[in-house]
Amino acid sequence: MTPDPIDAPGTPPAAGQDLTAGGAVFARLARLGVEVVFVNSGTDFPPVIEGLAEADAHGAELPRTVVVAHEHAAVSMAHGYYFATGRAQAVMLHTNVGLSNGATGAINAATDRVPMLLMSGRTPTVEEGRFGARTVPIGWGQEMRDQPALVREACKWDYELRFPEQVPQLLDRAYAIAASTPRGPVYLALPREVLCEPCPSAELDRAPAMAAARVVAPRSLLATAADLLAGARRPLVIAQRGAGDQEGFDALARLADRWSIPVCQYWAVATAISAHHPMYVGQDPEPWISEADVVLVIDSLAPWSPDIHRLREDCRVIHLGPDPLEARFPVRNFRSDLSVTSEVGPGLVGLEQGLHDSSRAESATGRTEWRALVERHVADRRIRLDGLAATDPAQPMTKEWVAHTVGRALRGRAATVVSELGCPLDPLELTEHGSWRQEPHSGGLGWGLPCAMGIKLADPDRLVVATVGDGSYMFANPVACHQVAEANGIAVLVIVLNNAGYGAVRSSVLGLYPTGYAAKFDDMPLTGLAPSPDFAQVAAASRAHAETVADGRDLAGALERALRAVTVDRRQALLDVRIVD
Ligand SMILES: Cc1ncc(C[n+]2csc(CCOP(=O)(O)OP(=O)(O)O)c2C)c(N)n1
Ligand SMILES: [Mg+2]
Repeated sequence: MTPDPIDAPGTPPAAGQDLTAGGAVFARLARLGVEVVFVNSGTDFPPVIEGLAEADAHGAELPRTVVVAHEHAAVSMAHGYYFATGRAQAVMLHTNVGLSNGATGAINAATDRVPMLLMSGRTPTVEEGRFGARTVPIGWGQEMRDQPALVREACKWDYELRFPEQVPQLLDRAYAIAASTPRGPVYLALPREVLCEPCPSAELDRAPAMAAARVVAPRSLLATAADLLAGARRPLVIAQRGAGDQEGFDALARLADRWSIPVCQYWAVATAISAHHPMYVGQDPEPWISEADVVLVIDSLAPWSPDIHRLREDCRVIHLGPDPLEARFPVRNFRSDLSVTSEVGPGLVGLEQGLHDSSRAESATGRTEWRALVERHVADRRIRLDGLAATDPAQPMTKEWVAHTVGRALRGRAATVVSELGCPLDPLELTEHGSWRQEPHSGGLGWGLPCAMGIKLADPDRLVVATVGDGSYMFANPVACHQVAEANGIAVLVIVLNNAGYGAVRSSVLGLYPTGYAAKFDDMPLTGLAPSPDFAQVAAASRAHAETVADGRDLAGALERALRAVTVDRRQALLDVRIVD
């Protein structure tokens, strides 16, 4: 039975069609085009829950709400939903404690330039005498002097709602700022007393008042960049956050081939080029970076490691991206002779045009030799990858070998692989734009599984695979994730690459102290997660198709069954694959 919103106990009577501000927020989000709000509620939510029910009873158009029982997973699902749709997302959390659980997700979103409107309640300001005032001790315990500070460094804008009639204006502004170049999260605190007040509904229906600002570099600047590249003898492209969009991906493929420019995906978090492209040289910047005379860096936070890689003295560097100097980061001193602020996709399309128009493009010399070097390198890579295919499956499984086997199982399917310390990129041999997502360079683990779920929720017909380390899987709050997946029919395939520990931390110790005391341990301190839980049972608790694979000879069959579960039965599936470091 739907309660009469006007007579519901505790609800202040609304004037006319006014909506309780807690519900008005959702009505306005729908008007802004938000399809889903990822929510984890709390005792600050009565005006939100009541307001939603009231708005629904009034026939207001509302976004779908997805309840996610951990905030890191909620924010990471929004991250994935953005990947699939390209539209800014909305997340609503519980006061300071929910927000702090979501703060790692906000840091990840900022690093990946994911636009999202983060909201969380604010404990009531007043102790009595006003509707919505504090009623339980947490009203005092969750008080903060500066709650937005919890996520301010990750946000482009933050504010606290002061009056109910501000709801449409502030949401319009927050949403437009999040979606503006460079994109990123914004935060709005929602005090409980304000959410309890009525918001004039006429304002909620009007068209969004503010357009996002989208920056595309002017042709003249792209022409300068094109001239630099065209005049190079040994040009190089390094891309980390992908090629922007399908048009950018296609433009990069054409220009790299046409002008013989090798493309390196050093520590890539998204695919910029097909694994089978003749100029794709893999993830290692060497030997290209030490030979290059012009480097085009496409939207990369850390395009090489200054402690390892050295540019030539005369090398010129172009950075192209939404924020080519990455102003959020205090220390980031990569040389930039030409800084081109642009959304990446249209920037690459314009750059290709600039190359066509450049008077220097045809006169470039020395490229034949450069191209021949690339071709030899590509042929060597092919031999290494074919070597993986020839590896005896009875050997203990490695990440590379599992990735190669997964890649083969996915061939010919439109799939997105989300990897968080899971399958490495190159042995998967992915060829499409949007086929690869890796944890953001902020590395706030626990992102991979819910991000994959967000992609799948937005695009249910796409095959989405989360490959994650055992540590990363546990960081993801897997019980909460599997619950959300079952509740919302999110048929994602999870492949846990389980080495019973923190392999990346072990490698990091060995990198700094290769012959140190810690290196002598079989079981290095602070890096072990043995005994490993039975992850198949964790997933099976939410009725997933789940298997443990301890022998490489069983992997292909297990993959086939798991793929059938997600594509035909439309059930979530998990493979716990036991690997060595
Ligand atoms: C929230 C968070 N806590 C801790 C870390 C530090 N950290 C980086 S890699 C790593 C190990 C991850 O282990 P796993 O997912 O099993 O992958 P493996 O390295 O074993 O392949 C840890 C703990 C982090 N990046 N994020
Ligand atoms: Mg591990």
